[in-house]
Amino acid sequence: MPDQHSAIQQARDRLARAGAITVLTGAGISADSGVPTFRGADGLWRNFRAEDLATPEAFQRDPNLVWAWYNWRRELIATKRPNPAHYAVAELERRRDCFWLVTQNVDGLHQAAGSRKLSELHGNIWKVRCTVCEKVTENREVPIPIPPTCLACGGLLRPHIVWFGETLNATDLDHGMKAAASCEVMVIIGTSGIVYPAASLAPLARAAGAFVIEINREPTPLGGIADLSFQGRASEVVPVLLDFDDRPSE
Ligand code: BV8
Ligand code: ZN
Repeated sequence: MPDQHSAIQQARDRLARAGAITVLTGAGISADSGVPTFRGADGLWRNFRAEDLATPEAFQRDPNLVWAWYNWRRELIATKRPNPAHYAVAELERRRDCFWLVTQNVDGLHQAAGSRKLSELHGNIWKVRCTVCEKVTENREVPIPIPPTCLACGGLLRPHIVWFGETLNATDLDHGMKAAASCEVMVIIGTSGIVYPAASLAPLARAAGAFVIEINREPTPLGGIADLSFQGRASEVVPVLLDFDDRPSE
C-alpha cells in the first residue's frame, strides 16, 4: 500500500477518470452520526444481539419484543443527522451520470443527505409492511404503538426490513449487482463484509474489473480484494477522498 498521501492521490485520480462509480455502504458510514453499528459494542439492546432479533422466527415468537427493539432504534435514529460522509456520497451522485449507491443501512440517512440514486438492500426502518395484505407504508411515529395494525385490513404490521434468513427484494438486489458489475470504481464504506448477499457485491465488482477502494475503521475481509484500503472514520476520510477535480491529473 503506497503512503497515505499518494494513496489518496491515486484514489482521487481513479475517481476523476471513472465514468461509472458505485458506492456500497454499511453501518459504519452512520456510526459518526451516532447510529450504533450492527456488530459494534454499542449495538446491543437489553443484552440481545441484533442477529437474534432481526429474524422472522423472533417476530413470530414475540412480535412485541421485536417491535420494542425497533421502537428503541426508531427513537434513536429519529434524532440523528447525516454526517459529512453521507453528504460527500450525495455530492458524488450529482457529479456522475453513471452512479449508484447500494446501502445495507435501514436508517434513511443517505436520503436525508440528498442521495436519490440508491438501493436499500435491507429495507428501511421508517417503512412498515402488513403481514396480511402486504401493503407497504411509511410510518414515522416515534414510538409506534405496539402491536401496530394495518389501517387497510387490521393485520399486524412488521418493519419493512429484510431479516436474516429472508430473501432480498429481487429488483433491489438485481440493481445492486448490475451497478457492481458495470462500475469502473467501487467505493466501499463502513461495512464488515460479513452479511451476504450484500458482501458479494464487492468481489463481483472486482471480478468485473473495477478498481476497489475501501474505507473502514479497521481491517475487514474485503480488504483482500480492495486495491486501496483506508483505515479511519468515514466522516473524516470519505470527504477527503471524494474531493477530487474532474480533470484527471496527467
Ligand atoms: C439471505 C436488517 C437467502 C435488519 C440486515 C444461515 C441461515 C440463513 C441465512 C444465512 C445463514 N448463514 C448465512 C446466511 C446468509 C445471511 C448472512 O449473511 N448471515 C451472516 C450473519 C453470516 N444473510 C441473510 O440471511 C440474507 N438473506 O441470504 O437470503 C437465504 C435465505 C435462507 C437461507 C439461506 C439464504 C439477509 C441479510 C439481511 C439481514 N438484515 N439488516 C435490521 O437492520 O434491523 S443485515 C445487517 O448487517 C444490517 O443491515 C447491516 O447493515 C448489515 C451488515 O452489517 P454492516 O453494515 O457491515 O455493519 P457491522 O456492524 O457488521 O459493521 C460495521 C462496520 O463499520 C465495521 O466494519 C466497522 O469497523 C465499521 N465502522 C464502525 N465505525 C466506523 C466504521 N467505518 C468507518 N467509519 C466509522 N466511524
Ligand atoms: Zn393489511
